Amino acid sequence: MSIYLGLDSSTQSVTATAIDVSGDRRSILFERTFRYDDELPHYGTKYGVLSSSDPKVVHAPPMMWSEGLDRMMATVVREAQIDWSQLRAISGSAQQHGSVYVNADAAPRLQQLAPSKPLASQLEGVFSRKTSPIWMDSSTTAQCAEIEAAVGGPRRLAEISGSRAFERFTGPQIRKFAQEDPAGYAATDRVHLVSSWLASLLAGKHAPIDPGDGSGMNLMALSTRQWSAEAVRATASNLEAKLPPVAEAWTIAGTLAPYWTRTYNLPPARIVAWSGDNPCSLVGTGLVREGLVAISLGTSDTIFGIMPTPRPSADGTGHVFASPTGSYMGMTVFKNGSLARERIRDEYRMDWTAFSKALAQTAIGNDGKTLLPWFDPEITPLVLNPGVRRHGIDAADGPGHVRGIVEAQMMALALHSRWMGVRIGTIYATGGASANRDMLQVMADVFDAEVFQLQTGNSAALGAALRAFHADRLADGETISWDDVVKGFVAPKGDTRLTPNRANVETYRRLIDVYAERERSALGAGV
Ligand code: XUL
Repeated sequence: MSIYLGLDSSTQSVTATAIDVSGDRRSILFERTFRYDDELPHYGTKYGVLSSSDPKVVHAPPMMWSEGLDRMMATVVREAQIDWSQLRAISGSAQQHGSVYVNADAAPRLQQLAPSKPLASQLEGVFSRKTSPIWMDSSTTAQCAEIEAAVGGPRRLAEISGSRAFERFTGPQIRKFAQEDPAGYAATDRVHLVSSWLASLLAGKHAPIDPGDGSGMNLMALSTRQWSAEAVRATASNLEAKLPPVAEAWTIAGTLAPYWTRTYNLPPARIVAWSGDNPCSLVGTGLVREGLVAISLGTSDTIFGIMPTPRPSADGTGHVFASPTGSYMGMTVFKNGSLARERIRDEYRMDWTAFSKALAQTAIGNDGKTLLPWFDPEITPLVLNPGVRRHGIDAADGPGHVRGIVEAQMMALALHSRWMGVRIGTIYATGGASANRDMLQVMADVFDAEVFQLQTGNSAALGAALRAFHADRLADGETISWDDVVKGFVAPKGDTRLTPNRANVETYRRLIDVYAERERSALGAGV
C-alpha cells in the first residue's frame, strides 16, 4: 500500500481525501469535509468569512485556517480506518489569492511546535496582520491602477504575469496593506499564500509557493515561473525579501514535522508544495491534456482548461496560470457562485429538491426573462456595486428566479470563456453543485457540449493527493507521466453523461446575445 493524503482548505470548508496507489490498484480510501462555521464557531465566520460593513472588504482569520488544518488531521486519523504507517506524502490545495502575513517569530515557532500543546496557542503572536484578505475582496481598485501604471499598463502586466491587475490578487492586496499599515508591513517577515502557509505548518519551516498559486498574485513572471522584479518593484518596497521562493509544484518542502508525527502517530511523510484550488482541480479532474475544460461550481464558479502556450486574454477577462503539471491553464472566475444560488433557494424557502423541481417546471429560456446575478461585487465582469438586475422576472416568482440564476450563471460562463479560443465539446463538472443534474443539463444546452460528472465532487483535494503521489515518485527517481498519475481516479463515469438538446441549444444561442446585451448595458450604466 502507498497512501497519499490531499487536503483542501477552501473558503467555507476543509476537505481531506486519502488515496491508495498500489500498482494498478487505485482507490479513494477516505473523504471527509467540515465547514469552518460549524467546526470552529469561535472565529465567528459566516460562510468562512468575517463580516464587514463594506461589501468590498472580505477577510478571514489565518488562525482559523491553521486550526482547521490541525482539526482535520485529528479527524482523519480518528475516523479513517487506514494503516497510516503506509502514508508516503501529503500535499494540499487552498483557496487562491488569500495572503498570510507573519513576523520573524514564525520561523523559530514553526520549527519548535510542541506536540503536547494545541497548535493554535503556539501560533499566538506570529501574524503581523490579524486578518487575511481573501479572493472575495474587491477593495483594491486604486492599487490595481497604480501597479498597472507602474509597469506600463494592464496589457503589459498581463503579458508578464498572465492577468491584468485584479482586486483580489495578492500583489494589489499587499500594496494596500503596505499603504494603510506601514508598521504592520514593516513587521512582516514573510507574506505567504494560504497554500504555502499551511504547507509550512506541516513541514515545520517556511515552504515555497508553487507557480500555479503564484500566478494569482500579479507578481510572478509566467515565462520564468519566478518572481518578476518589475512587478514586485511596482507593488511594494522591500517586497522581494518577504516573498517565499517559487518552486515547482512537485517540490518536496520537507517531511511531516514532529508536532504532527507525535501528536497523531504518523510517519515522517514527504510534504509536497501546496497549490491553489483551481490548479489542483485541474489535476483532480484529469485535465492533463488540451481540449477538455472543467467547470467547478463551488463558492466561486470557475471554468478552466490546459493551455500549452500562454495566451493572456486580450480583453482582460480571464487569467493564464502556470499549471502544476508544468504547463499552463486558462481560467475565468465568477464570485456569485454557490452563495448566490443559496440566496435564491433560501429567499424562496426551498431545499435543493424544490430548487430542481422549479428548474424542471419552468420554460427553457425563461420566456426571455433574465437576471444579472450580482448579489455580491462580481469579478467577471467587474461589478463593484452589487445588485441583481431583473429583466421581466417578478420579485415574487421563485421558480423564475431559480431558472434565472442558473441560466445567467451558465451563459456568463460561456460568454466569458470565449477569450480562451477553445471550441468546447466536452465539459467535466465538479464542485458541490455539480451533483445537481438539472443544472448540468442547462450547462450542456448553453454550451452545446456533452457534460460528465466526476467520481468525486472534491476534485481539489483529490488533485492534491494525486500531486503528492506524483512528487513522491519523482523524489524516488522514477519518471511518471501525468496520464499515469491520474489513471483510475478521474475517468468520468459514462452513465453520468448529459448531452445537449437541439431545441434548447437554439433557444440559448439566441438568449445569450440578449444576455450579453443586458450585461453590457448594465455595465455601461455604471456598476
Ligand atoms: C480563483 C479564485 C477562486 C478561489 C476560490 O482565481 O478567485 O476560484 O480560488 O477558492
